[in-house]
Amino acid sequence: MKITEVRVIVTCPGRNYVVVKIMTDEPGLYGVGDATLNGRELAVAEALEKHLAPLLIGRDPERIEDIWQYIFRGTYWRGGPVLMTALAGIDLALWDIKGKRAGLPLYSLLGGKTRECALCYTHAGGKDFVAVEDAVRGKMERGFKVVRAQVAVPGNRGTYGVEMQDPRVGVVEEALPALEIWEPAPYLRTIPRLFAHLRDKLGDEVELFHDVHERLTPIQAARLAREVEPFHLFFLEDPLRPEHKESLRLVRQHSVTPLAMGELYHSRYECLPVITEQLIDFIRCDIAHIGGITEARKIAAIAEPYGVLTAWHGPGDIAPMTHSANVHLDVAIPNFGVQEMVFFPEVVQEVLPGAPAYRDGALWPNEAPGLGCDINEEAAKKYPYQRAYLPTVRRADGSVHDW
Ligand code: GCO
Ligand code: MG
Repeated sequence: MKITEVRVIVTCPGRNYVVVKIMTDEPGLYGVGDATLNGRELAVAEALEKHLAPLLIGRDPERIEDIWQYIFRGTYWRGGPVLMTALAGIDLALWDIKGKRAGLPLYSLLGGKTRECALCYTHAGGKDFVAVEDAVRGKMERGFKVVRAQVAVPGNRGTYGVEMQDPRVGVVEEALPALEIWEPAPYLRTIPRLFAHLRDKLGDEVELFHDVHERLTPIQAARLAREVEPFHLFFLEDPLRPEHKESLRLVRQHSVTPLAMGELYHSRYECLPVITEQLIDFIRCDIAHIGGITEARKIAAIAEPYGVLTAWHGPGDIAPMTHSANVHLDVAIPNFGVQEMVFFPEVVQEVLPGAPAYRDGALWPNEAPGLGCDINEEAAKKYPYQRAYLPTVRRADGSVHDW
């Protein structure tokens, strides 16, 4: 079997997605992968189209590991978000082909099910504590057992995940990043109070947690992790910048709040020290940004003996193929923790069908061969790329702050 063509399709059904479609010389056999990097979509599309696709033509798509090694190690330039996202798109499409050819869903190729479904979480945000409480209740009524809670911080302007959610629909070409003003002091005062309120009103059973989005210094993160201890968070997500790996030690020394890190890591080498030193409890890389299933399953295997569980990144800014890959891996590996999920709008389902199904607080793997996803290329053409950015963050004095 040979790869005959690699199509790179950029489409914006509400937000931008980059899809890799790998065609083979077996009639009707192709695979689809996701290579979406929020706000840098065209950089990945160009890397794929101009640089990587030509290297794939004529190769045997069955040889996934060899192709992965060839692209990562054999072409000199390696790593980083753009190239690892491009590689993930290729990798997912190749696994999809392998599954379709075998007539088996991906989880079966990965060793078979260790569980029936993947416990998942969703987001709840609000302008004040009562609004967050109502939002969490709404999610609980839909069956969710784990909920991420974010609240607007008095004195800070705009809060990502609350007031600055997805400003992408209807964006115009001239759109520039929205600006959020962020100060640590009110943030650090507010978050423990939010969880005190939620525990008081919602009880102990629902699992709650919070995403810091890498914004704290090590000592601030240690303070926050310690102050939320009485409220038993499921985990504190991404408390530190990805560069501050060794500083997780300091957070650990001060708190038993479980820690999750990794949506900005781009390789297993970044994951290694935080796993082998047991500085985190959950590794939450983004399969679409870390080189795909081939790399993610190795990370899971490294994490297993250290008691670190997975919590793969699963936001709306990666395509259904990655969400499907997440769940196939979740149900196959022994050290699965939790899965982030979104409900894709109908327009995304029309263009990119096959996202995993939600039922009873869990995601269920697609039983079709491969990833079980597809792209409707005709529908995709109706939604051309629109430039969009994530918001940026500055301190009150105007200086740039970590995202
Ligand atoms: C998450 C993430 C998102 C990111 C987004 C950036 O945990 O889902 O932190 O909220 O901000 O994926 O592209
Ligand atoms: Mg996050």
